[in-house]
Amino acid sequence: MAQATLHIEGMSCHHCQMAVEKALRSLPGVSQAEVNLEAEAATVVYDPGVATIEAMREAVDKAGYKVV
Ligand SMILES: [Cu+2]
Repeated sequence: MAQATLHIEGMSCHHCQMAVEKALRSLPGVSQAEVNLEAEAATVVYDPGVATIEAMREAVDKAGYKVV
């Protein structure tokens, strides 16, 4: 398992936080995703053989936010 921290723009409330966590957790290979709203960051635990940072970036993008 690997851990990555993504910096995410556009989250303003608890609802945004939940949307981003849900998007990340729905990806194959992602076992944990925790968003810190104040830090505008998501900490993701994932299997690097299955999930990629690029897939996470796309999932966040689709949810309406942006990985910076
Ligand atoms: Cu919001």
